[in-house]
Amino acid sequence: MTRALFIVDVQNDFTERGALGVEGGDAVAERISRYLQAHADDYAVIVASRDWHHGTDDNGGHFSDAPDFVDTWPVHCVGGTYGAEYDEVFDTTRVTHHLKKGQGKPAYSLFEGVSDEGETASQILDAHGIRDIDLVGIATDYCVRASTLDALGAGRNVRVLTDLVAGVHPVSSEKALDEIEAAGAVLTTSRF
Ligand code: VGL
Ligand code: ZN
Repeated sequence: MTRALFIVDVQNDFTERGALGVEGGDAVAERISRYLQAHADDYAVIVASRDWHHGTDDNGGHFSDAPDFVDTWPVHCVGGTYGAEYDEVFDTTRVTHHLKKGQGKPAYSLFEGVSDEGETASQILDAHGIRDIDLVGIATDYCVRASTLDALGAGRNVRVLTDLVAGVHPVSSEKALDEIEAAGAVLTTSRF
């Protein structure tokens, strides 16, 4: 068993009613919880990330009062607030590693995250000799895209489970899936 599951940013601010809520976020949180009930034992490690920004500055221009929803965003996922917590229906019992990213700067990739013990995703993968990653979460066109491209760039094999992701914009989400597939990711579903 040498496969990892990466669960990107399933947080209250990214699901419906959140500060940066994406359409379908609630459904994805619920489906990921059900997927874990059936499949957690298939994975050597289950790594979840959280966007975890400062509330006292604009996080390197990541927050804006006039966001363009491409490079700048409304205030979201301020560390220690409800919005930064995992979505309420995302059952994290089987998560083995928790990473935080984006403290004071934009960080779209889970590979930029660090656990409270100081461990990165690359270190976790290397420690367990893992080359194969399944990836799910939010947002398809931002953190899912960036995390997948980083994993491929680090020579890992990545499957993205497309029924367990949700994006900010439909058009850029479609484009992101095409891009990561062209870069070598396998697009599949949770029912493979
Ligand atoms: C994200 C926008 C801003 C993400 C994070 O998790 O995809 N998107 N910060
Ligand atoms: Zn952010």
